Amino acid sequence: MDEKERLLKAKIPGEETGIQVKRTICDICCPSFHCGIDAYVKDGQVIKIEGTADHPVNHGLLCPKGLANRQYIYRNDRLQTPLRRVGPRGSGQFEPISWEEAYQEIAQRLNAIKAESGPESVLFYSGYTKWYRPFLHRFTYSFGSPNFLTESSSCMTSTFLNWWVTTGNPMCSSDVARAGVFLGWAYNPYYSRHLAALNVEKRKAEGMKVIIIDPRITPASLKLADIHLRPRTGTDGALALGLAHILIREGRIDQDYIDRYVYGFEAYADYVKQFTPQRVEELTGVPAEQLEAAARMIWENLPVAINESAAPLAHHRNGFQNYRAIMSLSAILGCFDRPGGQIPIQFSYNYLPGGFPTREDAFIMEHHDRVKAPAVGAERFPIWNDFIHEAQANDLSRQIEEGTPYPIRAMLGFGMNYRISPDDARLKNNLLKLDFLVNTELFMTDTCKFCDIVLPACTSFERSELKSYGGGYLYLTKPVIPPRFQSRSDIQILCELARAMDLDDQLLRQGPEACWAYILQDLPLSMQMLKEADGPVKVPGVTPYVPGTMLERGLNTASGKFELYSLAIEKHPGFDPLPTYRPPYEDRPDEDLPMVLSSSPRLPNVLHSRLHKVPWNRSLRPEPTADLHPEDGDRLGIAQGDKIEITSHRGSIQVKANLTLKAEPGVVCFYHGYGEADANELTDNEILDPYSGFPSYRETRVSIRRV
Ligand SMILES: Nc1nc2c(c(=O)[nH]1)N[C@H]1C(S)=C(S)[C@@H](COP(=O)(O)OP(=O)(O)OC[C@H]3O[C@@H](n4cnc5c(=O)[nH]c(N)nc54)[C@H](O)[C@@H]3O)O[C@H]1N2
Ligand SMILES: Nc1nc2c(c(=O)[nH]1)N[C@H]1C(S)=C(S)[C@@H](COP(=O)(O)OP(=O)(O)OC[C@H]3O[C@@H](n4cnc5c(=O)[nH]c(N)nc54)[C@H](O)[C@@H]3O)O[C@H]1N2
Ligand SMILES: [Mo]
Repeated sequence: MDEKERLLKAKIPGEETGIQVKRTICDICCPSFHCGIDAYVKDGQVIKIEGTADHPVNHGLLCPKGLANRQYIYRNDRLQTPLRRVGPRGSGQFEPISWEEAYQEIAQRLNAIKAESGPESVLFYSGYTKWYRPFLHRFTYSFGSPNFLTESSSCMTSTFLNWWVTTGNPMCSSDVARAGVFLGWAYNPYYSRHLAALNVEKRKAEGMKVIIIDPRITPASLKLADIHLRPRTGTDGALALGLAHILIREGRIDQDYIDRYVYGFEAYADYVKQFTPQRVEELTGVPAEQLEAAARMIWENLPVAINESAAPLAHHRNGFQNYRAIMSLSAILGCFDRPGGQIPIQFSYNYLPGGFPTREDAFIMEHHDRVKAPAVGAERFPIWNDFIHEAQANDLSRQIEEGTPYPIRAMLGFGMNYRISPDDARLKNNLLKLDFLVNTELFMTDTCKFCDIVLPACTSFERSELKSYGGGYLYLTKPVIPPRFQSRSDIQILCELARAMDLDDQLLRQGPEACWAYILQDLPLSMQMLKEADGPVKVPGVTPYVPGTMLERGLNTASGKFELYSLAIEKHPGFDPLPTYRPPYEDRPDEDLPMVLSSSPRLPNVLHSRLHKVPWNRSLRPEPTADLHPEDGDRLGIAQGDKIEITSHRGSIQVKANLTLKAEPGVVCFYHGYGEADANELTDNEILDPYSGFPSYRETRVSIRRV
């Protein structure tokens, strides 16, 4: 082997090999991370990737999903051109068309539907990917529709709603660096957010106490927990109220803080009287003495930093109130907006708290006055509608079926994946009733197969994208390879479509750069500086938030305080202003469906539907597999590796059984996102949390049998 061959084989960058290292980000999981990636590029192809060593978020680390980016972007089923349906809906038959043809057809159809039925009859939908959302959101309002819908109708937005209602602000972070005790509620970052575990590990080594609350045994409970409480799935509200009961009984609350900053304490304290440790044991299965021990560990080690995970807590019909019950602990212990507690944060851009304001909201809302109709879900979920400028997507099926308050006729989708919705068959049937469906995607997904027009989008490696990061960073990424085939960036598509549609929106029509410049105009840094930088740039003058600032200024709630008793909820008859507890799955027949399906705790190797077709990731868990406790296995005659059928009142799926002592008895855990075994054929679109509209993915009544 000659020297050049040797260098090429080792993928050494340099003139001799023609290999360049270019920087980009991984866009597979949540925007809080979007880890820096060094892409080794030769002849316009990514031949290797590594984590960027000096990226402020990942410092060189990548997870199994990030490491698979090369296989992900080079999946052989990437969409290549815009497509137009030729066969019947759902037949998957398409013909390639040009971008111009696609834009013309979309423009003509959407504008015609708007003229006939009003702009509200058109939906604008975003899947999990968030980077283009401010553009799509603005587009929706410029068009005059209230119906910006996202997958977040089942995800983080429940967290935002809880914090908005209770504190008048969208979110908190847990101040692990200064905490004495960490309460990791439904917390297993090793599978869902591996970087988030690092500071807890570090602080634990320095003596911080850790309490994990999770029905299952997980890497987090094994590695981090001083105390692991295992409530039955969906009973967290009772557990939190039980902790409050003990803290109040023992006089371990911060009365001075409560007097100054908390609203509704009397009513709350009165309510929690009934949550004695014995009653909580009955409701949750957590032994009374363990609850007492946890309460003691908290008060002996204050301040407490609570971390509530959004999905597993919210994915219950009682999720919103359970979450509020947990948050309340921060208030009565005087740890909200205090060092070592939960610190309120505000978003800079695209759900990321950079520590500096931008004009993102103004950008999104500029033409909101054109919206005349209520959004989907507004009537059924009034609390959501008061706080969240998004339709509640879980009411879409109902609205299409009933046509009230108005009919829905078309959808312009970006990464729309109907199969992540509860009772997805119902949603699919309803989408098929619409007159015109467009989806913008990387791959030919099950949703694309029944659309009228499909547009090919490109990945984060092929586009330029604006990101903010905590610690005062902004990053304008650059493409490291040209867009594959004829794919385009989502925001380029939106701006071009704005032109083709003659949308009355000068800014969008000018293109992405003008929009970014608008959003960043108040910052002491220019687009040029961002363009020239080869990584995240520190925004000058950003200083860390000083805990207590928001408390002293007065919270943005009706009382100006942290509301244990919510005045925002009180306005709506039939809803409880206190974080009252309702048991999960209370009104379902037990006999035929004796087990509970919890779908799904995350798996470390996949993200929703995205990586199942990527060989490396697939190889780590090749078959759709459900976790089951050995006690249940014995009872039902199921052995390790058996094929089982899980049946709900909606349908059945067949998967492989994994018997594990880590599981919760009586509960089968199965991950959503597999094409061949779809958890959401079993879940329900009617059993929604009345406060948030969230689906009860984690409490579907099922039966199980060996096949
Ligand atoms: N049973 C059950 N169901 C669930 C959940 C659960 O726990 N249990 N979790 C819920 C939660 S929390 C969430 S967040 C949702 C997630 O639900 P989805 O948002 O539907 O998740 P994905 O499978 O990631 O689908 C997004 C689609 O976007 C495409 N995509 C990726 N990048 C881009 C891009 O840059 N541009 C465009 N245009 N498309 C792109 C992907 O190919 C993919 O098909 O699932 C929900 N569904
Ligand atoms: N690898 C990977 N990472 C992901 C995702 C992914 O699909 N794959 N999805 C991303 C998205 S969109 C989201 S929303 C997040 C979600 O991420 P997380 O919020 O971490 O959610 P889960 O992993 O579903 O659940 C975390 C833990 O909660 C426990 N749990 C389940 N039900 C309950 C309950 O009722 N009470 C309590 N106390 N605990 C419960 C589970 O056993 C699990 O160990 O993950 C993100 N990160
Ligand atoms: Mo999510």
